[in-house]
Amino acid sequence: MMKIKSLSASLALGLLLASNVQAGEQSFKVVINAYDTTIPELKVENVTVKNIRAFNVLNEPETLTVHKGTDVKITVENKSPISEGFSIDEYGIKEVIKAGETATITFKADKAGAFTIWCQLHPKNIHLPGSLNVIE
Ligand SMILES: [Cu+2]
Repeated sequence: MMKIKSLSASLALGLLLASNVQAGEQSFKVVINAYDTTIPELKVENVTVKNIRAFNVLNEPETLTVHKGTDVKITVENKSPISEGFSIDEYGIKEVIKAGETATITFKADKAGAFTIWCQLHPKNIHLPGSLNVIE
């Protein structure tokens, strides 16, 4: 009986802590990383293709999830060798972060939904979009 009581007490504490997280602030660290890949030579169906270069930029993590009503703070560090953008249209966020620099973005997540986090400076096949998920 004693064990069951202490288990339910810790469950109640866990729920209390979880509900505190929902109501308050949430901080994220996002790193923009660039992956520059060169394949010197590739033979496809008897055709030799040389110097295939893939340059991809990713926000890591790509997906940020918060509860509606949360005060959100996102620290974005740009480790890409070029300037990068960080935009969330529905929240009016449009930042440009120079190579090696860090920006801090704060806003209240007062609209529920899944919103695209994208780079307004580069095509979406190079700088892959992410998502801000605001859940009720
Ligand atoms: Cu970009």
